[in-house]
Amino acid sequence: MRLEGVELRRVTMPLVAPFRTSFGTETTRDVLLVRVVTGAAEGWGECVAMSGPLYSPEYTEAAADVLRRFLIPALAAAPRLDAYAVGPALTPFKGHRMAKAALETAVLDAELREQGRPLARELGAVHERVPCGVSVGIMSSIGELLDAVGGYLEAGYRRIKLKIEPGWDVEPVRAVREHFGDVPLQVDANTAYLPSDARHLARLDPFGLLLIEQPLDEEDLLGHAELARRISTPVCLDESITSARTAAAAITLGAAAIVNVKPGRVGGYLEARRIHDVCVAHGVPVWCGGMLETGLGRAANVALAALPGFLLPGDTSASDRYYRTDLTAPFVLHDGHLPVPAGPGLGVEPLPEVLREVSTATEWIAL
Ligand code: OSB
Ligand code: MG
Repeated sequence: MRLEGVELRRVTMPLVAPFRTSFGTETTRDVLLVRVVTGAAEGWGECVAMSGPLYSPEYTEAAADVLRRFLIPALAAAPRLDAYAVGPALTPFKGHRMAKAALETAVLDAELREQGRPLARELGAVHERVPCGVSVGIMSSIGELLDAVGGYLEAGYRRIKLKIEPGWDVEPVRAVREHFGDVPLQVDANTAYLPSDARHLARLDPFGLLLIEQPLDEEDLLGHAELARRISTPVCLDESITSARTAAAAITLGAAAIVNVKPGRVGGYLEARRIHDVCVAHGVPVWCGGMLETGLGRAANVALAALPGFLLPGDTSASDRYYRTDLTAPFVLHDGHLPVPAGPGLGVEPLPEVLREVSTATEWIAL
């Protein structure tokens, strides 16, 4: 494969409702799209970095900068080009996994489209559809929360995840349990707690949650291991897991009983599959996280979520949970599931009129 050039495209997508977490409130998604053009095909990658460095150190503007300044030139200089060569060509540059993931995904998409092979098949997927959960933001009242959760359960979602933070944890969980009974329920703290909050977090034990996601600082593996000994809710890591190596370390230390896999966070779908494999080998269930992706990123996440070790419903919600108009043909929930795209590569592409409408800037880097 030969790269003719790479397009960096910024799109602004209004969310159907503000999404509040312990690290901030998102009302629009400021997305960087990477499109690679080869002699025979083109491929897309969605960068999941957010507009500010609040979930991770990366942010959209920085991702665009590191791509144009370092990553794309390094890839252009690589002796051979295919998706498996992208990671090694970019390893001299520390971090910036979301930017690297977007570039690798675009190359992988182009390569698979050229060969007429679906991403799901390439990754080792074993299901044609995947059960879906939904991530519910922090609300201004319990009533508002119950309305939102009720709507999602009615839509068919197979699992509810509540965002929590100090001051919004035991009461919302209790309210959801009281109103909706024994529905599959989990919580995500996005690092909002301290090791000294262990006794408080143990108050969630009686509610039979599937898991608590990333209660402590992302670097605090030992703290998570200690917390796991003091609460009965299984501890799941998100922010802490940046590679197959950190996944292995977290599992060995007893810091993660369950792992949230987000391809952007770990540098791409190939590393995401390695994490899946490490977790399967250790008997640790994984599930596919989300970053409020458009249909492009969602297509790839749904393909990944169809691998055999993905034993819990993912944050792979339908298009209408995020956007009134998605960038691709919408993903629609059927019986609580999304279909795994079966076409070559990602199996979806941006709708040209929508893409034109939401784009705010494009930059062509000829190689
Ligand atoms: O921690 O899982 C998270 C969204 C943005 C950043 C971090 C997270 C999330 C979500 C939403 O929980 C998942 C989704 O529906 O895409
Ligand atoms: Mg999370």
